[in-house]
Amino acid sequence: MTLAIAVPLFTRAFALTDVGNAGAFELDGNIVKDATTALPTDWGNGPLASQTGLFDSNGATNPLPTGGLDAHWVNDGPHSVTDTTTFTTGSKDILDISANWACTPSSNVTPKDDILHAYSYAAIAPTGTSRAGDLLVYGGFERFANNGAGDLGLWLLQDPTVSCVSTKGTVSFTGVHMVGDILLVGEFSTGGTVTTLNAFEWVGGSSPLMNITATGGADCRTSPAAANFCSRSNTLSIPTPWPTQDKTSGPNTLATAEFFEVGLDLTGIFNGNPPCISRFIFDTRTSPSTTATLVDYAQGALSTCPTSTIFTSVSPTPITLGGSSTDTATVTLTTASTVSGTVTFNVYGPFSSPPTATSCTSSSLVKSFSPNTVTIGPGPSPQSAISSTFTPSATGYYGWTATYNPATPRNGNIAFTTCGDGGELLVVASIPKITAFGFTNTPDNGDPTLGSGTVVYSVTIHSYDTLDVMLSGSLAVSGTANTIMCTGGNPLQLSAPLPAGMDATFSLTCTYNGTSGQTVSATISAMFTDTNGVTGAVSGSPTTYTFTIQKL
Ligand SMILES: [Ca+2]
Ligand SMILES: [Ca+2]
Ligand SMILES: [Ca+2]
Repeated sequence: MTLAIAVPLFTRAFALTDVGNAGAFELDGNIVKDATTALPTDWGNGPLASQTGLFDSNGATNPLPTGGLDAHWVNDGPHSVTDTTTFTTGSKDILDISANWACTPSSNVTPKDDILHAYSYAAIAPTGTSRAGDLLVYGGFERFANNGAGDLGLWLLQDPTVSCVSTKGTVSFTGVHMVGDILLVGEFSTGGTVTTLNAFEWVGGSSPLMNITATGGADCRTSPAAANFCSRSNTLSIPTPWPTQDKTSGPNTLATAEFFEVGLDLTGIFNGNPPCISRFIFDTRTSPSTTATLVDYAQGALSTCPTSTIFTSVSPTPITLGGSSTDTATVTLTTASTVSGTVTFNVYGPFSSPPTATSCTSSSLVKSFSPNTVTIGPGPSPQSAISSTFTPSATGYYGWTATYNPATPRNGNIAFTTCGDGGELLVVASIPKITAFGFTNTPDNGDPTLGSGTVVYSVTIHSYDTLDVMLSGSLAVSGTANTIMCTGGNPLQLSAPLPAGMDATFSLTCTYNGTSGQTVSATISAMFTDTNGVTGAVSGSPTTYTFTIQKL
């Protein structure tokens, strides 16, 4: 007999907290992904395939989960190797960057302040959570030793040029602060509890750091649900999924309070309009004060806003006058983000030669069409938008431009094509023209007074352009004369190809017989169809020639 025993499942050793219970990330004080569902994610891989985190065992970025925008893993160790990114004299949070911050190499960083690895992640909060659609940013780092409380800072910077590396001597940082940069400063205890987490926004001026601490919490385990930021440290010894060596543990193991991670809801902090973050700097310091002496740092990229590119294609081109064309703009974003906004098309011309970058001016703008603004998206990158139909009223060369206007910075930056760009040229060709339409009358040429005779009609249609067309239509002879007989058929069909720049000629010979006052009349009705299917009347068509018999 088999005894069935119900065993409760304890699959989570840590509470899976996240900032604002967003459900996007495990702010749980460890590095590996515990959840076996797609979300929340964590920095590193757990043992199961369903526990694939942001980075593999070498720190390479795995495919990002739903909502993921960007993730970076930075090696700032090991402790035994000279660190080329440590702060030196004068570097302070309250000072702007390039004018005051400097770095220098160090081979003896204070063990408890030596950063081994740091990582960053940006994501859009998943649907179905209280923070759905918000921009979330996470950071984490490992330190070499835990003999003392950990004091840290995290800068989220907009200027993508902020950086400093030195292999010898003091080197100044590049880059500057921008209004809206965020600084978190905190302290976690030797037991792994976050005791202080203060937040500041760079506002410039004489007091450049505005304290926004009240909008957040400290340790995620105890911070209010409404908090826009909170953090965790490890309260136990934890494994690392990549090679790590701290001061006291075995390989790939961090002792208590050697790991720190933090999450921020930037949409919440900025009331729905967060700036575009480009860089992060994690630092260690002498205290959680904004005037503390800064020690080690790890720097890296973190792009919360995608970069847009726009590609356009005018079609069809060339066209014949009377035809129409549209421009298709395709917007692509650098991260898996939503394309949303408008595309504004403008047409300039006509020009006598293909337009260049300087051709498109307000005076050459086709104001009857431009600006032509259409909606693009919302939808996942890439998205396309098609202009309204443009029907030029004159022949020549036209230049299009297209500008993507994102709804928000989350949807990329403004991107535009330039006058004269490839794919933005529209050529409008001339329509064919009747250049000769006449007749000879025998036996009394031009004087049809004999009551009967033979008339020979001839028609020439000339192409003035670079486009081949097919001609169609007819030359029909009729009238009130007693008899009209034409050889080769009446009406004469004008079906013939007309190559670019060439003439097409047609003739029709007819005999007639009548009395005074009767008429003989010839009408040409010529059409053309170009290679794009544009059809229209040949210039000068229809035309009718009539003569009256004046028999003496
Ligand atoms: Ca974690
Ligand atoms: Ca975890
Ligand atoms: Ca460093």
